Amino acid sequence: MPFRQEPPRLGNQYETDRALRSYLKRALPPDVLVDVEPELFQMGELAGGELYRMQLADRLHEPRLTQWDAWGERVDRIEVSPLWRVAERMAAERGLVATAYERRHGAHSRLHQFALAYLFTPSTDIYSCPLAMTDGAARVLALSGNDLLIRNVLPRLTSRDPEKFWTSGQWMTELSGGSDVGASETVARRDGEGLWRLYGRKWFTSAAASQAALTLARPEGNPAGGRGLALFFVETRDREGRLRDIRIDRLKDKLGTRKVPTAELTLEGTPAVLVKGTSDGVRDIAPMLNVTRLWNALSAAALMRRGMALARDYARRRTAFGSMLAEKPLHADTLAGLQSEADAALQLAFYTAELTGLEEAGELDESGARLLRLLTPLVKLTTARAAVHVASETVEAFGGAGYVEDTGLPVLLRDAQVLSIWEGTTNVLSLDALRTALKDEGALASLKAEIESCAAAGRDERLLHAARVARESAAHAQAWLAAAAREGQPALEAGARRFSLTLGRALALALLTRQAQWSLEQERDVRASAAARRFALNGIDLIVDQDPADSAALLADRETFQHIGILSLEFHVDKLSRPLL
Ligand code: MFK
Repeated sequence: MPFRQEPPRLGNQYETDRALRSYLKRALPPDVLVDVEPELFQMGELAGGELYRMQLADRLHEPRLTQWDAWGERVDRIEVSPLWRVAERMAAERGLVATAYERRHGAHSRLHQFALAYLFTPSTDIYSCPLAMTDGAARVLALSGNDLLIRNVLPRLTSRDPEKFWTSGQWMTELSGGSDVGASETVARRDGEGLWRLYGRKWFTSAAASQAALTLARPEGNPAGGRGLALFFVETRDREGRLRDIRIDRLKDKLGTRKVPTAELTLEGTPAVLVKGTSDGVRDIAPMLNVTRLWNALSAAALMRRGMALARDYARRRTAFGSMLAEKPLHADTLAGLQSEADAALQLAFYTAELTGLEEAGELDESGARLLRLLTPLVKLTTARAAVHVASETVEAFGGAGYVEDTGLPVLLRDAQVLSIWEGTTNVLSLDALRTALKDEGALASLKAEIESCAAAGRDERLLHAARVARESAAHAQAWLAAAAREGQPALEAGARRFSLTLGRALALALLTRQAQWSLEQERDVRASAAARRFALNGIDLIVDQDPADSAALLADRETFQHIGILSLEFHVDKLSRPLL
């Protein structure tokens, strides 16, 4: 028989997800779990079966922009791929946004929604992007007090009827400001009838085929900066399907997320509705950012899970040097390290979803709300960084096959890379977390208390080391903050990323420890405990005393180095002889 390699296979993605099922069993009341599980089994079956097959078949399709029709009329029509058309319909029918707003299970509704989305996301090529923004827009409108939008638009964003369902974009990024949104140049002006019209260029608008968008613009005469911006709602097309004074200049040619139609737009007097006040737009859109950042964390966990499901299955189908990969100690050790990262990301994303659900149901006290504010950037940045690492290793776990497009594997790495960029880069979110921790001591105190309480739940002897690492890492981060604050702003900013990642990973370890204790007691299962123990060895406390002079020396070119003359060569060489990273 000639050699034949079986491809990796996916089973029911809910049934086989030990970490998700164990989490939900612990976090949901039994009657809620019984009620939602049939939907999760169905979604798991689709994600590992029909949808996955469609996804593989859809590989070469990309969104298409048609700017002109045959007779010279500007049309700017975007067609998404067949997989995305199915995904939009399915997302509406299965309540991927609606579930959180129907609140069938009160504060648990976010967990219900996120479990569905976690299963759906990896088989739909980042259809989570429009869903995240739609969910974020729904949240902003629900909180806006704007009766017109609440009556006419919110029901569409949260509809289960595909004919009524609208998705929403989030048009924030401009050429002048990606992270620094306050530098936006789009202007809002009232026309003769008192209607707001927007003029400007939006440089990176994801899911540009959406029927609606929330966007920022500066009412004429307002001051510069974020406070001078206002938040607007835009309905993108009129009843005939024509864009409302919006020109689609081109679609972006991106490294990944290639199914997502990301466009450059010119707003040429686009009619818009003011959502709240005529200033403080950044503050007004913040609830949307927090929802999309949470979806980002969810997507990171979901992509890691997909990579692990494929790599683990393949390890039992691929033979090399006389035995299956799964039987090779080094391959097993590598996958185990990655699996613990995936378990940790799941804990962070679902825990934050739990708190968000409590907040939306009005059941979160003040300290919980402060915790959630700090947690959201930490969870987003920690899971996104881990997703890039895990995706890179997943591809490598297949050897050369992982580098070949028609296996459907390289897309995992390309798509993971966006997670640490959009919705705030790792550094921008680290600075957000730093500002929050400095401004609100209570937020950091609540986080530390939560880490300690979850770690304390790990009473089993096998979990004591993990619990200690979680506690000590959090304490180290807190001590670093106090010391760096005494040194001043440059020291604080330079260490913000290590501070944030340490807190994020310490929390993940504490949550894993709590889950592991529960799983040992209730399920007689040692796998969560193994995940916690392994994760504790992956690098939790990342705080180091980095000398800023080293960074300056390392980045200086020869001329600058001689010109600024702040460092002697001996000093430079001496410092560089120490390990830097
Ligand atoms: C797979 C799923 C993924 C989801 C799909 C994604 C699709 C991709 C779409 C995009 O990428 S859209 C672009 C996303 N862009 C960003 O996320 C921008 C990143 N930059 C930041 O987050 C900056 O920190 C920020 C723009 C917020 C800084 O702007 P400013 O003008 O310096 O604002 P400032 O002074 O920090 O905050 C203004 C107010 O908002 C303050 O409140 P007060 O007015 O009461 O003082 C802040 O406390 C508040 N605020 C800011 N961020 C907040 C927040 N409040 C609550 N939560 C937050 N996250």
